[in-house]
Amino acid sequence: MTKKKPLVVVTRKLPEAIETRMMELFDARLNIDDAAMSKQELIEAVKVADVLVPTVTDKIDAAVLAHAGPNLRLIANFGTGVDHVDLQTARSRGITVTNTPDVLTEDTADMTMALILSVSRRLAEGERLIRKGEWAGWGPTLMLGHRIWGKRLGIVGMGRIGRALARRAKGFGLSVHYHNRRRVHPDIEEELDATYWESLDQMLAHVDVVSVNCPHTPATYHLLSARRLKLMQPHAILVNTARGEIVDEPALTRMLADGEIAGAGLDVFEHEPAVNPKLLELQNAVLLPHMGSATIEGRVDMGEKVLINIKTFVDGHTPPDRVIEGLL
Ligand code: 8YV
Repeated sequence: MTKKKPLVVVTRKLPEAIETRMMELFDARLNIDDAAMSKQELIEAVKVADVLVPTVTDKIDAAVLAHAGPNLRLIANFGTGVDHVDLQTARSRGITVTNTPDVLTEDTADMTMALILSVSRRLAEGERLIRKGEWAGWGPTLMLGHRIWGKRLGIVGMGRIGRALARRAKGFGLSVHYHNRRRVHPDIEEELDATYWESLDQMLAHVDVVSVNCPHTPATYHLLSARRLKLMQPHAILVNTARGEIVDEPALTRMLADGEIAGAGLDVFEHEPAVNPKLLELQNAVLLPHMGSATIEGRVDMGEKVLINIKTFVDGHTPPDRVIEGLL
């Protein structure tokens, strides 16, 4: 007798090659229309699924997990951040959670660098000027931004993405400073030429560019609070490609409007897809729709990781990307 294939519910449309393989390997229930699932739809999904494949747009909280059927043993997240999954409740119900680290590191670091350059050199503003038909020709004082070469970058969170950013930043002539819960190995510090700041407050006051690259956990919610943002120098800029919740968005918006911080590059927001309407009015903010890891190659790699995690798990082994809460 052939064994019944596990029912895998995928909440969003994934790259074609991944969906095809998903159907070959498992009894896959796909979301061809790609509409984000409502809470009720998520509840229906966890009731029947053996494996759930959510993304950042699905809030898998305690209320949803309360309806999980006895078959649900694995949540194989499509994405690295798992702050939309209630890990504690999942653990208490014996549900394993996996994610997709590593494969989006370089793309996200590229996007972070792109935002640092966009804000400093006013790329989005320049683009808007041309599109609005308001460019009257070159001028010596037109669209002056700030040089990044020789400036100081402060990285908040020296994990995989923080390090990949540090490597790039070095090439652009930025000196690298970082704050992390734990100081990284001296060999890595040496390779990256990175200066460790035990005090985040002191680092914020010292650097010209701040980049948020830590995960969103209960400990990092509003890590960049109004008080901490005020420590930044008025000419400094802030870039966030991690999670909106790490920064107090209303406070940041106020400070950008009042010129207390020179600029911001934001790929993520506190209440996605909602964006603070006041942010939309600011010229000194570059705003992107959470596209840090949005490359074709990256999405396929992420899907591959999801497949491997599920396959390994259903074959009775420990999946390679098991999320361990304490290590986030
Ligand atoms: C993903 C991300 O696109 O992986 C993450 O944590 O933030 C994004 O790059 C998204 O989360 C997919 O679920």
